Amino acid sequence: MTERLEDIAVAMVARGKGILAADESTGTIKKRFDTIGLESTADNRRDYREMLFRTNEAMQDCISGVILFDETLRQSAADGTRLVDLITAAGAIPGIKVDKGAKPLPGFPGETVTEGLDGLNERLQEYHELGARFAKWRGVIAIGESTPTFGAIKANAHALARYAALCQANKIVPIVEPEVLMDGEPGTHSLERCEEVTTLVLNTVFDELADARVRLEGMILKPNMVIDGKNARNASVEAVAEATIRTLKRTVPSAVPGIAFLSGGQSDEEATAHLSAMNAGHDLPWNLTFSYGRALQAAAIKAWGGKKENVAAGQRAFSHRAKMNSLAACGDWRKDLEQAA
Ligand code: 5MM
Repeated sequence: MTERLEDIAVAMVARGKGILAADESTGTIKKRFDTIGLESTADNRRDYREMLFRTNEAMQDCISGVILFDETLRQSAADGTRLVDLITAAGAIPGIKVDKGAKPLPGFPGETVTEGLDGLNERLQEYHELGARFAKWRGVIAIGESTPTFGAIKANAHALARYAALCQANKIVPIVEPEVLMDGEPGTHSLERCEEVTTLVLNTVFDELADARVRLEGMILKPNMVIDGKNARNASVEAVAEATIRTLKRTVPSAVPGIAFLSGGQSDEEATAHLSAMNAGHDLPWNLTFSYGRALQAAAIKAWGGKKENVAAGQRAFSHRAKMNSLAACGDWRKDLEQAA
């Protein structure tokens, strides 16, 4: 595997491929397993992720990289093969979530800053030895009546830039994820308000990345789409696609090789339709693809249900979503393909 940051970044956004975000922390995967009545044990988490990573069709044709949680990077499949080796055998790149989560930001009621910079240099060295070639850090920005404040945006952008510089110093491509929440509370904001906040956030992030001397050619941006809040959703697919493209063109330098969206609580089909609309008929300076967690996995978890006899059904569900998003990354998805499946 190449060690050049630029080559890794380009491979992460190769045409028709995207990233599987399987980096749910212990608390989040428990919530996902609760929906199928499955206890969140280390073995169950391993079995679930092994099922995904052994889905050859999806992994080989549609997935460029997988974001893992610390535990998964160290785990082996039931037959003793390291999960990381399953991923690389499929031709995908293993990555690692390195942030320690969003914590209350003192002096800024209701706002958070993502922590995890202490000891990060050493952790990155170990992660590289364990096989990770990219990393992910997520800053969280919620839209409320009097939030976000510039102070909180700046604190998150600064942490993202420090993280990105540390990754590059350790030959690891940083995924820079500043998420403006769609599904925060109260979730009633308009598309226009999301565009205004996302513009400020991305401008601030790229200012901080420049100050930290982060090499743009060796990073991937993972933003939210510009979309109205979960309790006010009525913008059309075209409106979301247009506002997102407009915002990205205004804020993201063309030296960045690729942009891989988070799904943020959109339905599986919405996330796919939006990505496809952005890729169809737009002349863009960067590759636009997916780095979905929920929108790639929800159907697979449900079909699997935690039962051995359902592994093939879970893999079929994962393959289908991966294929739909792969088509969307080329602007070629159509609704009737969902029904046909
Ligand atoms: C896979 O979900 C991740 C959850 O992380 P935490 O458990 O630490 O909250 C999340 O960071 C994910 O990688 C992205 O936000 C994209 O996920 P969605 O579901 O929004 O596509």
